[in-house]
Amino acid sequence: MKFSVKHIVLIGLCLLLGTMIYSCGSDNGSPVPEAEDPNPNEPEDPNDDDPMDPDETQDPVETNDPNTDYSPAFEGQTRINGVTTETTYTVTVFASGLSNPWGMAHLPDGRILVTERAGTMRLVSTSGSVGSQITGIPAVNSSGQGGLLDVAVDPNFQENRMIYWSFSQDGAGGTATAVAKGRLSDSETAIEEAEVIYTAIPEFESTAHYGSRLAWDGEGNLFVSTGDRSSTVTRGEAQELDAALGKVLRITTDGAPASGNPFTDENGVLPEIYSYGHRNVQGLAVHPVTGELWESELGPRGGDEVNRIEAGADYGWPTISYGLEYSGVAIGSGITQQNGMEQPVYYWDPVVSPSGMDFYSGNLIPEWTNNLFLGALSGQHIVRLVIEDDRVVGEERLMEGEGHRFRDILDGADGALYALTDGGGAVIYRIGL
Ligand SMILES: [Ca+2]
Repeated sequence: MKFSVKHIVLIGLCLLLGTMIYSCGSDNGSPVPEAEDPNPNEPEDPNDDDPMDPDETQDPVETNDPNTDYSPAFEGQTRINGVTTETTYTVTVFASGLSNPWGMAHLPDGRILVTERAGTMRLVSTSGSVGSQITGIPAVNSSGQGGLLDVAVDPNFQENRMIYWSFSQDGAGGTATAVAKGRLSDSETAIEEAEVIYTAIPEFESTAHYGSRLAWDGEGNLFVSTGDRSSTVTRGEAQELDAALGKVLRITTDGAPASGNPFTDENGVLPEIYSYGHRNVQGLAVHPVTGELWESELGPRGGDEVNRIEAGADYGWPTISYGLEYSGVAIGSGITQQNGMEQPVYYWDPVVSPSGMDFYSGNLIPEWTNNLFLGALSGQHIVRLVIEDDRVVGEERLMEGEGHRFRDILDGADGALYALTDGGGAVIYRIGL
């Protein structure tokens, strides 16, 4: 077959487009510093592509000095070796024009519901077109870090069309993290019969640290995360079992404490509490294989954490922390471990500011199966954590150096990963093939 000028122009255009679509693999643009080859004279094994192979161990992705001289409780709890995705994947702008979005959830047909902090919710089609504001959502307090925050779609949505969302709610004593529910109208333009089902007490005059992520527990109950409200006045409430601040909660779809919660029969204790001692939990995800809840929380100056959540356990804030006060002084007595308090599976110092996260369960990029992906706000990248036997064994940074703060991550219905950026003019990236 002869190539005409037309063919050559077409091929040229395709090549140009191909390079315009952000393309990334092990051999181009990797931000991960490569370890020096310990045996430079040995020929490379062409089949040796296992990222966990010790011969290919890479330096940790974090290269900045920590804020503290604290030591990890176990090897690999921080600054694990770097890994690099071998698959050549593509990143495309899937949807755009979002205003301060916060949370995403997908409907059974793959369309994505996305919240915007001012109090709006929109449906994004499977081709990425952003719908108009869905009406019927009660007012939210959107100052500071507040607003309409996370969204969850009922596991039985096809039958009941129910949607749940978290938000910061105004009250007589200040604001509180709250959860509401309503029915998505048949026309998909409104939420019908919206009602608040849960309010995390006490209210407090602060517009920060609402936590506020939602996740299904596999039994039809909702996990709800809260924060410590970012004040030394309320911080200690994270350890108090009569307050819903600094907690992971587990409630029914009517807002009642879920049965089987760890403190159901104790006096003076909120029976919706599932775990406690958290600072500001903006990431919740259930492991696709074990069914266990994993969590990420924002630390102070240093000490962002990933935790595996066990019912009734104390995750230590503010008694133990791998970070410092913003002023640079120690938190409390400056300890990182205490009997009866859980250690994070992984921590960062300096912080990356982990927000929404999800496990990858898609079939497009098999090497990512059951890896945990987190949106990093101040870190301005997507964290990929490879996990084996409940320990992190590798860390990678995706989309680093492009200046995006990532607010939420969604394991998409189509096998791709969706990443939501933060702020005005925000977009959803689709990461797939
Ligand atoms: Ca902790």
